[in-house]
Amino acid sequence: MLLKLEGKQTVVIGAARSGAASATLLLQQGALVTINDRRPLAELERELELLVSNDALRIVGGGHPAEIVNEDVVLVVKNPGIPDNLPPLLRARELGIPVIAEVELAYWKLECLLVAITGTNGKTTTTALTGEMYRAAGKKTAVAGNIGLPLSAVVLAGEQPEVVVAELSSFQLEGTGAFRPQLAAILNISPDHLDRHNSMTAYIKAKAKIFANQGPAEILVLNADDPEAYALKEQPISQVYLFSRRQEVVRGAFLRHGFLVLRDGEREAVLCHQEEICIPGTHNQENALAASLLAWLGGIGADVIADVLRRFPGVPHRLEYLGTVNGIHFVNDSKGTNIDAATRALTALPERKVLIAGGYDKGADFAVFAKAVKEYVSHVVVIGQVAKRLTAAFDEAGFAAYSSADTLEEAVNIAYRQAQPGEAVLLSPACASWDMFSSFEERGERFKKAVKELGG
Ligand code: UMA
Repeated sequence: MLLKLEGKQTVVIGAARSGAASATLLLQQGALVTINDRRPLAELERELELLVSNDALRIVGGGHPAEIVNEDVVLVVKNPGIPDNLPPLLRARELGIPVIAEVELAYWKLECLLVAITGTNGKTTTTALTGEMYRAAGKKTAVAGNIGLPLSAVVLAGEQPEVVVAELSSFQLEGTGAFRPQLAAILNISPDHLDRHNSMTAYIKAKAKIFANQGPAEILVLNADDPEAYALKEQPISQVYLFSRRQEVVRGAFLRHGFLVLRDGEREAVLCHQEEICIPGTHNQENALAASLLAWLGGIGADVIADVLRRFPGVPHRLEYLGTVNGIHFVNDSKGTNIDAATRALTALPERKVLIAGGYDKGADFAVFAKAVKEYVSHVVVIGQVAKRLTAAFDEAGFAAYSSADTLEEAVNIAYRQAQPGEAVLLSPACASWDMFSSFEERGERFKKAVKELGG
């Protein structure tokens, strides 16, 4: 959709990273912008200090009044953390005003190769790894989206890169309209964010928007080992490539006798042995297969891809090894914000673990997670709003080795006392951070600080 925005009224809801970038992009196009957030006006004015002097900007803080949307508004941009049912959004829908995501707004202005990656887990690592492959091949590359840098910020940065590798969440995808990446991937789908999407069907529908506008010249990469992702293979008009750790595929990426192989019909390239991949765990083999395929299909050579696989160290807050104190290893997996991610962390680390888990309650069912905990964990320290539901699931599974803590620092101290030399203290909360922290990054940084203090 190409809307002429000059002199037109627009509304941006959510004033954090994405909101500030959307508002700047709209102002750059000559639009009049009302930016709205539940936080108090004074705080917003401080945060948006680079924009406040602009006469075309109005800031409305302290809540979400429906009246900020009226008949004169031509576009509403909703940022990822904003739920769908706020009064101004309901009003916009009533009036037939388009409500889009920040990534859609950015997409309208993107002119380069767009590689878009979604999935419940592994998307940050895969996005960073794919971006590194394009970069290593000498392409001017930006890595953006859910990974932290809003897509709009890439557009605002001036001269566009040759390639954008974008991590996309379901929150971002559900607000897309024309969004059409040349290369897209769905890594896996398991229950997450059900408090926002209400059902798995709605969650999968949001993820599937990544390929909704693709045509026959474009490519969708799916995980053949993941039932929910694989089930989508008949839906796209685009060309489907698969990746699998378990079986060879005709078009895609797979393991053969432990070697990563890329294949496009007759064309084949062997990259390296799975043991050579720098990032640990079987889930990272999946991420490596997906990233390699997304790079190869974008024209990057197999030698460059293999070289990056051998040296890419991973991303912060994702199974990040922090160090050893008195024989106890500390691992920061603050990005383990759902059950599936946390379960993968439990199986990826070989040692027995004392786990720190809990946080914001997204309505997940913890029954299966409790069974995995019983198998791999010697003790759990529970934190956060979800504590009661989590411990009830442990009781149900017959796992009694848990204690609770009011703060993350207290949890680290308890976990350290409970762990034996040779064991790992793992922060992999299986929950979002929003009850106690502003983000999983802040939670991870606080964990690192607490661990550092233990080590003197
Ligand atoms: N707010 C309201 N009313 C509400 C709820 C929130 O006004 O009812 C306001 C808050 O006061 C705050 C703003 O909305 O000012 C927060 O908006 P936001 O959460 O969209 O914040 P951003 O900083 O723009 O971050 C977003 C993504 N956040 C979410 O999806 C929750 C970031 O993903 C992303 O990196 C960033 O855009 C740049 O693209 C983070 C995330 O947690 C990493 N993502 C989830 C995940 O990975 O599981 C989906």
